[in-house]
Amino acid sequence: MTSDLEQKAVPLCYPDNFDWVTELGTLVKKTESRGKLVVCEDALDILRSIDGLISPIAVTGLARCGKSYIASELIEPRPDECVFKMSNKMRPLTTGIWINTVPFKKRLENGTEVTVVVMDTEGLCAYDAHTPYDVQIFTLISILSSVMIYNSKGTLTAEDIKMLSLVDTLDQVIKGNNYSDSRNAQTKDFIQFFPNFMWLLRDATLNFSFTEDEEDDEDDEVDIKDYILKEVLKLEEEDDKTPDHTIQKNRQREALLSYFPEFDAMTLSMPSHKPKVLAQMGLPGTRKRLSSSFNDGVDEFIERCGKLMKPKKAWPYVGNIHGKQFAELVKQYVANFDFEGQTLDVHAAGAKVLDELLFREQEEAYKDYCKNMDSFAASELPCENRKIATKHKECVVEALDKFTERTECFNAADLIDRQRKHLQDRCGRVDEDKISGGYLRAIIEKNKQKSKEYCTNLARQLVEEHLRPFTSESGPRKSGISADLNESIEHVKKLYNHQGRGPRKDYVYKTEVTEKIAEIAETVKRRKSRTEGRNVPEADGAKSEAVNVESGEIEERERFRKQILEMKQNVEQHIRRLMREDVERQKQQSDDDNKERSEAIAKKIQQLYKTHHELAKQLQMINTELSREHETLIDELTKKYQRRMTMSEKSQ
Ligand SMILES: Nc1nc2c(ncn2[C@@H]2O[C@H](COP(=O)(O)OP(=O)(O)O)[C@@H](O)[C@H]2O)c(=O)[nH]1
Ligand SMILES: [Mg+2]
Repeated sequence: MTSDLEQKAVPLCYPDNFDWVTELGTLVKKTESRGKLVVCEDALDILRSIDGLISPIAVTGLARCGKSYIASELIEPRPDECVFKMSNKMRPLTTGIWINTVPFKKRLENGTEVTVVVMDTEGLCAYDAHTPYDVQIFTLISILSSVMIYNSKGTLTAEDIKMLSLVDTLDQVIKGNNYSDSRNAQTKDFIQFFPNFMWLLRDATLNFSFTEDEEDDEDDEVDIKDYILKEVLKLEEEDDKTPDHTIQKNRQREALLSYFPEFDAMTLSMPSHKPKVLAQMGLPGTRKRLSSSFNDGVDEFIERCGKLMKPKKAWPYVGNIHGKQFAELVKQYVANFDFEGQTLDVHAAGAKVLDELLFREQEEAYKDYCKNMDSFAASELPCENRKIATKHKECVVEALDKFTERTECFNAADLIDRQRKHLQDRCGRVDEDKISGGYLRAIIEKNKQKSKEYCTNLARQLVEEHLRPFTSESGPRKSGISADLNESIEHVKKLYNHQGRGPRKDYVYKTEVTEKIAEIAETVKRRKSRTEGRNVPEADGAKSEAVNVESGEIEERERFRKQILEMKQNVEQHIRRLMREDVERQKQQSDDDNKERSEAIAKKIQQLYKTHHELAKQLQMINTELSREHETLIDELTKKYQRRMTMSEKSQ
């Protein structure tokens, strides 16, 4: 990127007949014919760096209707000049979906802190038939944003609402949790994950009036939201003779009204009547030249959008997502959009993201464990196995905690549990009272090897230094070496006991020292009997040693076995506690989700009751069903958790 100051927006995804040149901060056209969308890693990096919850707000609508201008106004602190590239004359400038390079934090009305990312999108095609690109971009922002702003300009009639048919295509494009064709099943999915909706009408000069004028008798200003509900989205009566296109229009209106949990609308007046001022909108310092009613309207619009904001949730798991998950979702959604078939399996993409991210966190925690164990091994090996086991326990608990901390934002207790088990096994698998696998097993093996090398060197060195001199004719001469063989054997034994390290200490003593002692003692005895002509008693140190040494080894092994058992119990206990916390957290999150969604739908039902009675009733049913599903989910979660607890207790 050139610099943060210069580069205020980057494409999140763009058609693949362009190249994103980071250094220039522009898209460079390669070929004329437009290809499918690809993601831009620079933008994904920005999203990945967002630690907390995320609330993306997207602006869509026809080209050259002031989308980029208003998208920029949503950024905090309010930029002095337009952050997104603006269209001039007849040439729309936004290609694909763009985001601001500096997402900002915002506290929502309920106190939740989110990071807001503004998405400016390429204009939808102005013709009746929607291009596959329109469908793809519109689908992407429908599932990626938590507030969608539909920006239109001028008059508002049912015929103008081209976007309606795009909303209606979503149930064919998006394959959600329910693969059924039923509209209700789709609505149930959509309403849980879809953004809130804001219809923004620019240059609104018309005085809206209702066709049946009971409501505006006194020339009251008509609220655009009421007007849209009562007039634009009014459902026409249907009977046997109703033409297909009317039925289709009704379905489109229903889709718009039921998929988005909250619905709001407002108007903005003309910013200025001077073409020159209009043309310069978005340049530094030009805001003050716009009409105060327009500027006030923009302020109100920003405030109302703030009320619609909510943390982004991802299919198929309930719960809010963080920047890192969001970035992966963008990647998967863009890559998995079937351009030919015009479909997107959000369930599969979402599950894949979750699996991959959980695996990645597990891998990170495992790498940390290995690093800690390696640095311990580098400084401590060879050592007693018990010391390794103690260190292992400390490191495995740390890795499990780290994994838990980093997966707190994933609302899938059983998937987390599976990865945690995997992590535990990869660090050190304990079967019964034995370390049967994992990195710990490798460290134990390494320790054995190191212990053997170290003790062999030590033994050889001690024998060379203290005992070998007895085999020469003149006996020990070096200072500090006792003239008596038995005394020297005792001394070697003491030194070896003191300096020898690790699990092969006793084995090496037996193979290297005991045998050498016997050999040396024999040589000394033979030489003495030759020179003194009588029987010399055998050096004591030789055989009794092996027995003592062996019994020490057995004790050590027993202590180690007990330690492994205790360690296994402790780690399992720790895991049970973490798992309980995961489940509690998920239950809490699901409760919050259920409450939030229920309230949003209830508000919508109230809003629709007068104008769309049947639809309101259907939404009521959907809401009840979703609450029931929530109860089932909590039940299943509790059962799964109890089963896992019993299994874990039994295994001890
Ligand atoms: N009439 C009018 N023009 C606007 C408004 N907002 C922006 N413009 C101008 O319309 C042109 C296109 O704006 P832009 O934001 O790039 O539109 P986009 O193509 O929808 O993103 C620019 O010349 C703006 O100065 C508005 O509310 N009313
Ligand atoms: Mg634009």
